Amino acid sequence: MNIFYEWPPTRSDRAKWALEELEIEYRSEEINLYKGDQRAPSHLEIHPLGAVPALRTDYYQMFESTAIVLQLIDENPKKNLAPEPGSYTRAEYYQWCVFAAAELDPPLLDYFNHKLRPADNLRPPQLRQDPSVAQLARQQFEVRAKVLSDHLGKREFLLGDTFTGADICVGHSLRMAQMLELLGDFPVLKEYLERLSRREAYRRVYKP
Ligand SMILES: N[C@@H](CCC(=O)N[C@@H](CS)C(=O)NCC(=O)O)C(=O)O
Repeated sequence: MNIFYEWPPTRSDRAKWALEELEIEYRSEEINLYKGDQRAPSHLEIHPLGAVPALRTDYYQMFESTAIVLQLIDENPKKNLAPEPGSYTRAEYYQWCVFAAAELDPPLLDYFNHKLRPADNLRPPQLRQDPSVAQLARQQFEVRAKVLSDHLGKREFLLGDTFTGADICVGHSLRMAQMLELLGDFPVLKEYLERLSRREAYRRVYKP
């Protein structure tokens, strides 16, 4: 049985979206980040950083939301959510998946932590909020959002007219950006997210 460790709405939703798109059976285990479940020794065995998401299958366990998306999609090639490994279009697929984790998530998290996170919910080592970090994070996000917007202005999905795991990876980041009210200047990205939100799997993961 697959066990999925999550705490919505966080980056666990990115991996959950892949589970739902692929119609994989799993049992959900909620790790209450407010109560400190993530620091329990039993959870640290699954995620050594004390975070979500993580996945335990009959054969392996892993963490990192983007890596879980990539792995599950590769295990289910008949679902056609990725170009074939080694193909030239796979390059662009990897590019956008990693772009989500490496370029979009960090400024979004900095913005949340330094502007919107409830002060009594700050985690060491960050013990105070700094408005200048929030402002810089917003600017960094907007530079990256413009790159995406220029790309998506001419396409339905990141790789063209076919939905792939890259849309899950980036779509999750944009969902976070929407929650942080950072998409106002990016109508192309709002429309793209609206397109993604029509998918049944998306609706099962992200509550309105
Ligand atoms: N790069 C990791 C980030 C995992 C992560 O930091 N998750 C956050 C929620 S978005 C978490 O569990 N934080 C633990 C905490 O708040 O104590 C991923 O994408 O899975």
